[in-house]
Amino acid sequence: MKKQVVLYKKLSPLLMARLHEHTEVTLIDNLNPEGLAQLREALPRAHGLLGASLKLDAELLDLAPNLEAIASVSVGVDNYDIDYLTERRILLSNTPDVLTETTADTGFALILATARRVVELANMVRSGQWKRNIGPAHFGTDVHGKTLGIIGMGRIGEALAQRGHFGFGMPVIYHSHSAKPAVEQRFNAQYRSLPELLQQADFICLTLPLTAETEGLIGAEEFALMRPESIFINISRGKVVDEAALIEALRAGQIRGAGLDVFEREPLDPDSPLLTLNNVVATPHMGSATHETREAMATCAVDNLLMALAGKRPKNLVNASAWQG
Ligand code: 8YV
Repeated sequence: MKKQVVLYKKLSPLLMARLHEHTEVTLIDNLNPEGLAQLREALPRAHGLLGASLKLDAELLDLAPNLEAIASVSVGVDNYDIDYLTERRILLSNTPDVLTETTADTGFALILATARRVVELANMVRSGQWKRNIGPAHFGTDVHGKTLGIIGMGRIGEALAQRGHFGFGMPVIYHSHSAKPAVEQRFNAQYRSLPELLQQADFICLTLPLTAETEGLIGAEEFALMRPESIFINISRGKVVDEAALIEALRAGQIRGAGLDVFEREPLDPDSPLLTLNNVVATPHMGSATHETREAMATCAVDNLLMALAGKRPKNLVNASAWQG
């Protein structure tokens, strides 16, 4: 008897064929209210779930008494109640590594776009406002040689440090829950306390996960420590930042600008004050969003799910204490 899998994210034909070969598949191809109703209707028969960008809380998963495994198409796991899943021995897997380089590329895209005012000036050209050689009123600020500050030195933080050190000749400073000697050796990176990093970095980049400890980590006090010429970059999770404090810091000139790929609530409200500020580059949580990387992530998730449903330990198991193999 094939195991029942409920998908709440569309997959490529190749991956759908793999799942159909080994499991009975129910696809919820839209998470609108109708799709969420379909998901709730499908949960009682589900042995496996695969998808992303949906909070799977206890209230919802109590509807799935036969659930054995969840394969998240993401590296972040803040959409899951890990204690609840572990208590129920439900194996949660994610997709680290395959998205590291692409997400770090997004981080540098935001660094460059914000520092050199790319979006603002490209829009000026597009709207026919480019009438003469640009002058100081339209100048940006250099990236090369400036100090790159990274908060959260995991895989993505390391990849960002690599780009800064080797690609742009940037001194790298970092703050993390522990020192990273290998990173210090590879990129001549130096450890700083959070206040020191905020005071010294020209580019302040958030690359850490959203947890109970990191939620609201960067607020009014932290923005007040930053220098007026510094630029704030967030490619982690919106809720690591007090967004109201960020808006206030931008309006008050406490920082030069911000490059943001994530927000407290997503999609970002079209009426958000962030979208009225020319020194803000806002992108739609596109960190890992390339054809190649999203297919690699989905492939990794399908591998994880099929291993779990076959009674094998998934390669990227998040809650190791749930494993009884
Ligand atoms: C996307 C991400 O949210 O991997 C993560 O944690 O934030 C992004 O890659 C996710 O991949 C959606 O599919």
